[in-house]
Amino acid sequence: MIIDHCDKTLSIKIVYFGPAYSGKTTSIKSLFSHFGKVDALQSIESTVKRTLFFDYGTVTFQNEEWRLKLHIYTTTGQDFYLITRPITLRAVDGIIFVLDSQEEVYERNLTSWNELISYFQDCIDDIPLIIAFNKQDLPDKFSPQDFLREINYKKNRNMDSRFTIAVSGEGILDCFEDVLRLILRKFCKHRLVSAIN
Ligand SMILES: Nc1nc2c(ncn2[C@@H]2O[C@H](COP(=O)(O)OP(=O)(O)O)[C@@H](O)[C@H]2O)c(=O)[nH]1
Ligand SMILES: [Mg+2]
Repeated sequence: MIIDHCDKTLSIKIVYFGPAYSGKTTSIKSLFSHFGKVDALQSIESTVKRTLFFDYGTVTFQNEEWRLKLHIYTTTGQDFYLITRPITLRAVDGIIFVLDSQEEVYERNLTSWNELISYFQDCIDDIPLIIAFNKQDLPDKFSPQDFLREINYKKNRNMDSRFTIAVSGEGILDCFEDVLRLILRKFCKHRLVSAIN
């Protein structure tokens, strides 16, 4: 998060993370189409439409005084470009972990989750994070409870989960608003603490 008092701009970075093919690019495209800003989205893709480095775009909201500038990224799921993932995650304010709910790729989600944890270690609990159970429209899904139990998920002030269907846009905006709410709540809390000190 960057607070520019001269420019009156609050900049926030949000990253969609998750295994390959889980629907990160589809989710960010759906989000930007909701904002009517698909053209503002930059995707660096290979010739076979796979995310090479990341998808990136910004959305800005303005009130009378302050501008809220949201920098939104997806990571690439391709392991060949693994090195780019921790770089994309640098200075992140909030994460949407997009997983593929199909039973057959359960383990792939788990591997991706463990990779994410490895970048943050214990401080993952401090990062606002929404787990998006994507591809809810497909049959043969695993139980979300099983996954949450396996990752030792405890619903806390910085973490929550949701169901999404990125291809139709269902749940995508809610997910995004949830993570933004968690980020701003954390930010206000910190401000309060520093005011007391
Ligand atoms: N049925 C279904 N397919 C989806 C959904 N979200 C993404 N997909 C498909 O899954 C494939 C991979 O999606 P993509 O967004 O490129 O995944 P990424 O690798 O995580 O960026 C594409 O063919 C998408 O159309 C969903 O909610 N339902
Ligand atoms: Mg992608």
